[in-house]
Amino acid sequence: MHNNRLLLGGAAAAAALAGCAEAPEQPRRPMNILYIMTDDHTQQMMSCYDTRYASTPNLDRIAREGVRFTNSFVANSLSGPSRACLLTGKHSHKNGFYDNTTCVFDASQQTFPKLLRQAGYETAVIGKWHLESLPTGFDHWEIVPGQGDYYNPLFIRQEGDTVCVRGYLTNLITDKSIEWLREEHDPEKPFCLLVHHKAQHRNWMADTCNLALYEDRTFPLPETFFDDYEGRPAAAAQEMSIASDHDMDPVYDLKMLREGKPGRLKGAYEQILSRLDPEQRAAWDRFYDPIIEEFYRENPQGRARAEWKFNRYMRDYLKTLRSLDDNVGRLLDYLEASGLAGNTLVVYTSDQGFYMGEHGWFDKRFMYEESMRTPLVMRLPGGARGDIDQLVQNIDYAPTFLELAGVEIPEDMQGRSLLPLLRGETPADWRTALYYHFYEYPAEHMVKRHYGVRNERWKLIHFYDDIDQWELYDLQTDPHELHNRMDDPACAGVRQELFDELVGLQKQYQDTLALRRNASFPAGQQPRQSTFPNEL
Ligand code: SGN
Ligand code: CA
Repeated sequence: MHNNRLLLGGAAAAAALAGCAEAPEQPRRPMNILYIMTDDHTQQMMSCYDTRYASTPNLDRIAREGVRFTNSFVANSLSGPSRACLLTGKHSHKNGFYDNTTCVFDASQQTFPKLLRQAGYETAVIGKWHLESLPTGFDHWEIVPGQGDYYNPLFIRQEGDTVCVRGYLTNLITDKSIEWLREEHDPEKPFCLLVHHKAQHRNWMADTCNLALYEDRTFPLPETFFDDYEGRPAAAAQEMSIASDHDMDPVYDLKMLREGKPGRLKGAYEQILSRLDPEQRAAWDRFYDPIIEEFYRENPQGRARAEWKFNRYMRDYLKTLRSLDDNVGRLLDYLEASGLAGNTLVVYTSDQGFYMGEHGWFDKRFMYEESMRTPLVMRLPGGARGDIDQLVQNIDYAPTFLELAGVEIPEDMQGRSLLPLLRGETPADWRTALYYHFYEYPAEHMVKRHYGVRNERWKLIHFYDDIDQWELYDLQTDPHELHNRMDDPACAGVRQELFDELVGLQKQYQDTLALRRNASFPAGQQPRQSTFPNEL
């Protein structure tokens, strides 16, 4: 399906064939925007990117009928920060939301929903919000508090109350989205609907109807599962190891609850389970009891325990994903049935990528590939089809939606509109490198603060704060980022080039504090032609 050639679909193709001559100019209705974002869904688990594990026919359908971005990244691999980048089109140091633990989103700032609304769009957000302040710039919103709950979740409503709704969250968010489109949305106006799922977030609790799936499948450990982190002290210091019972709790994460058996997050799991009603709980226990029984009887250790944990993790993730894919299918079907599909841009992405055992990990945060990347597929009626290989980032979504709506993109937005790419153009001046900055430390999972630059082939990262460590990777010869080439004399030239690129991006995006931290870059290799750090 994915040849590298971009094809024009639908109306654009017809117009091109007809030579455009007689086609009378129709007053064009502004395009609707349906933006679907999941939490912690990763390219390795989406079959249009990777066929090893998952089958996601409905997500793939968006790519098949539209485009797949093969080089899609985030600016800061964490939920709240990623959402703030989406809304503002700016990096974290400009939108002020650096991490999940200390920040409150300044809801008075400029966001794309506000600008769309001013331009006559009807705007709505349903699902996970995770920005601490309440949504602004939406005609309609209904959000889950914090991370939300998979079962019988609470919803905070715009009316000011919080209600508990019986059911499974992925289904409920979809029900509410369809209901808004069908019942509440003003058909006279174009809409922009943000559907924000909690799935695939930890602790991967499947809907009871999907619990039995994939139990016959076993998954080999990824080749980097037993990574020794040599030359990468920040990677060695994380707490996101599947094998470690401290980091991945067999009780909370893998549901092995039993009286008298310890679990670091056992209390949290018991609390989550207490949300299930008797019927849900009976189905849950029916499924898990025999597995729990066997686990404590066999009590696997060492490599066998790591393999067992990895396999349970994979199965739980896939079961949860099944609901997600089904529900995205349901929403796409509604668009078709209601006649909206022909005039709606559909976007599917995640707030960041995730580790599925690579380096031995779950979670995200690092600037390494699995978590800096994020799935991104889009279907624009009449737009391009196939693969888009340019480097794109989540700060690009806001300007894309504004341009699509015919709204001027504010000067201070840092992302770039993807619309030309979606229309099959290849702008000669497209960016050649991406900037990244992660801040949440010290915190859960203990991933140190870092920033860096990634171009098509190389990546330079600086871990700072209570560490001062530079890392350089050749993604072409070392796609798993195992060999830090920072001190390799053969890489001195490219190291300098990357550093210059990094400084250039920090200046462009005005990340002043990061610029100051560059001072530890190896002596004699400060940026060429620069008065740094006095320029800013
Ligand atoms: C929770 C999870 C973490 C996860 C963060 C951030 N712990 O704190 O594992 O890294 O969210 O995730 S849990 O015990 O509450 O499950 S994010 O996607 O929201 O940024
Ligand atoms: Ca997330």
